[in-house]
Amino acid sequence: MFSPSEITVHAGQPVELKIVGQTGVHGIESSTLGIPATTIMPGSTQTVKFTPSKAGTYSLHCTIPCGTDHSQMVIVIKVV
Ligand SMILES: [Cu+2]
Repeated sequence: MFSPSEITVHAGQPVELKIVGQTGVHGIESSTLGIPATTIMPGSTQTVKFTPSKAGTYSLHCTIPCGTDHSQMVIVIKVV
C-alpha cells in the first residue's frame, strides 16, 4: 500500500517525492504527471522528481503486480 494514500501538490511547482520500499517490489509511473517509470525495491528509497502542470486528481496504480493487495494499491495525487 502507498502511505499516505493521498498527497496534494501544486501545479507548476517542482515536487520531490521520496518513496521508501518496505515489503515487496512496487512501481510508480505517470506520463501525465511526468513521473518516470520507477521501481521501488524493499529496503530502498527512491526519489522521484516531477513538476505537475495541470490541476486535477490523478490516481496512480502500482505498476508491478505485487500480490493480493495489488488491485488496491493506488496513490491519489491531487494537483491544485
Ligand atoms: Cu505494489
